[in-house]
Amino acid sequence: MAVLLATKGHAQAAWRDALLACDPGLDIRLWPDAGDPAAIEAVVMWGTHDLADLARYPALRLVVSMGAGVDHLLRPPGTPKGVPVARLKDVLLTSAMSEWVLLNVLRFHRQDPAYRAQQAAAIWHELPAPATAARRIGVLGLGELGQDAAGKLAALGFPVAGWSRLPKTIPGIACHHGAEGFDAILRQSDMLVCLLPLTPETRGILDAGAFARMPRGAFLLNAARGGHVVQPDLLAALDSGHLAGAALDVTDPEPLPPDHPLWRHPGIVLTPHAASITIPASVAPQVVDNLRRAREGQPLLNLVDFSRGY
Ligand code: NDP
Ligand code: OXD
Repeated sequence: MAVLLATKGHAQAAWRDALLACDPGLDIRLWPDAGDPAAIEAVVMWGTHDLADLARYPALRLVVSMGAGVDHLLRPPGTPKGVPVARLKDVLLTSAMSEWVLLNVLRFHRQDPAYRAQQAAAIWHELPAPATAARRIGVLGLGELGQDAAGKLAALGFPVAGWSRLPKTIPGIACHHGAEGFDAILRQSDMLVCLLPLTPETRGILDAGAFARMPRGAFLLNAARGGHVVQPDLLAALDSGHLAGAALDVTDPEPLPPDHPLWRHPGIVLTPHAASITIPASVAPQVVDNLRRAREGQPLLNLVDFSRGY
C-alpha cells in the first residue's frame, strides 16, 4: 500500500520516520512526489493540503487526519465520496490539551493578569484569595479532550459542568446537552472552555447572545477552532467589561494577521494553535494499524461520521 504524506517542512520527515519505525515495509511517498497516482491507497494529511488533490488518486481507500479535528477535511470540495476518513485519538494529544486548559484556567483564577500589571508598576499588594469551589467552569464538548479537561478541573476542586450533543453521565461533572443545556451552561459558567468540533451547528456558537447569557466578569477559553467565536462580538464583550478575559489558541483566520485587534487586546491571551501539537511518534501505531486494516478490509478505527461532521 503506497501512503502519501501530504504535509510540508520538517513535519514530513518526522511523520515518515515515525510510520516507518512502526512498519519498515511501508511504501511512503512525500508530497508533492506522489509518483504514480494510481499507486496511492492512503493519504495522511492536514488542513493546509488542497482537498482537490485527493481526486487524483483512483485507488484511494483511506484518508487520515494528522489531528483530532477534521473540519478541514470536510470543507468543500470534501474528500472523495465513499472514502473513509479517520481522526486521531492519542493520550499525549489529550493530556497536552488539558495542560493548556489548566494553565489558562489557573492564570485567570489566580488573577495572574492583575498580578502582572502590579509587577509592571512595582506594586506589592495582595489580592483577595479566590476559592476554587466558588469558580464554576463549563466545558463545551465532552469528547476525547473535553472529558479529560473536565475531569482534571474537577479534581482541582472546581464545580464543573459539561455540554455535549447527546445526553451523558460522567461522575463528578454536571452534564447538559442540546439547546436547553447550552443556555444552562452559559448562565452558570464563570469560565467557559470550548472544546467542540467545528460543524455547521457549532460555527459562530459563541456570539453576542451567548456572551450576554454568561455571568458578568466571566472568562472564555477557546482551544477548539477560531470559527466557534464571533470575534467582533468577543471584542465588544471584553470592551464593555461583560467578559473579563479570554484565552485563545485558535483564531479565524490562522495565522492571525499582524494588525488584527485580537493580538493587542489587553484582555486576551493568545497562543498560535499550539495547545496540543500532534506528536507523530505517539500516533504512528494507530495510523499504521488503520493502514493495515484498510489493506485487509477490516473495520477501521476512529472514523469520522460525515452526517455529524466530526
Ligand atoms: P470529539 O469528537 O471526541 O468530541 C466532540 C464533543 O463535542 C462531543 O462530546 C460531542 O457531543 C460534542 N459536540 C459536537 N457537536 C455538538 C453540538 N452541536 N452540540 C453540543 N455538543 C456537541 O472531539 P475532541 O474532543 O477530540 O476534539 C474537539 C476539538 O478540539 C477538535 O474537533 C478540534 O477542533 C480541537 N482541537 C484543537 C487542538 C489545538 O491544538 N488547539 C488540538 C486538538 C483538537 P457527543 O459526545 O454527544 O457526540
Ligand atoms: C487538531 C489540531 O485538530 O491540532 O488536532 O487542531
